[in-house]
Amino acid sequence: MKKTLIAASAISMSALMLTACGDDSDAGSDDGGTITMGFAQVGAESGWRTANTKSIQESAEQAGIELKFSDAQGKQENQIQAIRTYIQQKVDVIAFSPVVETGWDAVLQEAKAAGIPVILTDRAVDSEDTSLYETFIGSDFVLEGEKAGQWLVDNAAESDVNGDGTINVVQLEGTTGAAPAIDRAEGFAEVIAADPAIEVTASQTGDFTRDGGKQVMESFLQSDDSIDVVYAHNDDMGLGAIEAIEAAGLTPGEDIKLITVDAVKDGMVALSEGKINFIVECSPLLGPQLMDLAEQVVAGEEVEKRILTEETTFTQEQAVEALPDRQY
Ligand code: GZL
Ligand code: ZN
Repeated sequence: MKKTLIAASAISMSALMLTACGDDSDAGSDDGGTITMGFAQVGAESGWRTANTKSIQESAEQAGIELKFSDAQGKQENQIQAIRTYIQQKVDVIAFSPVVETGWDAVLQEAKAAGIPVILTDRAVDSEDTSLYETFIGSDFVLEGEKAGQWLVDNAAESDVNGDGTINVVQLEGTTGAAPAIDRAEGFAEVIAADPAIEVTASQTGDFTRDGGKQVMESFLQSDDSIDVVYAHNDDMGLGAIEAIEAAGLTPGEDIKLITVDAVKDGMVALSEGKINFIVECSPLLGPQLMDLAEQVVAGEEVEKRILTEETTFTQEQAVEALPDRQY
């Protein structure tokens, strides 16, 4: 008699456990398990973005998450429209990289009202109401700017290429209003303030593109023949600047030093060839963590509000070492 009682109570216990934690058929999806994610991407403006898109698409595939993906060509109104479409399609979770920091509250309120959780990736929004998104996974862009500035402070002497006692820096800014552009400028300015000989004499947006960097650098070179350093908010603008510097008959990395951010393949090759002097890494490989977060969020689990990506910096020597194993 006793044995059967124990067995019976064990069965009822496990049944209780199952119903208590909810069988997984209602885990945030109505077709028995497959999660649908709507992802609104910024565009395809840089090598970083291409690698980021690849990471998201491959990771969704590996996680068995159905991905609806849109490319906004760098326009906020297209991203907002894509998010509205995902809300209408009743996806289980929405993720996006906000092209600029401002102007998201309305559409995020709509997602919240529809009961669809939102994950911010890569770039931040300036919304005061942090209930509008579950979490933000991305780099600390201010720290990236600080790392770039610190290299220049540590290498100030050999960066005054024309020996006039001033380290004359021109800055190629990312997309106007984008978190990485705002923060990378802020972090850099904070750190170089330690050395009054370092001066940012010109600063203009190249919109994170190679062409933008080339055009802005051409105009800088036309109006200033005492440039010592270029600080570009991403490799692609730095690579554009290299084209302009070479077209002006100067040697990039020697006649003019370059500091960039991202560490994508083309940037790392230029660094290993001595055309760039220092690169601060900004990892685009957010896909795997994003998919894990999506599963947790859809299952109603608590997640960290802010998740930082791991990243480092590279000198010319370190680039030669690292290149063979780079994934992007
Ligand atoms: C940074 C990302 C930036 C890259 C650029 O996380 O938002 O956008 O640094 C990209 O290359 O265009
Ligand atoms: Zn100088």
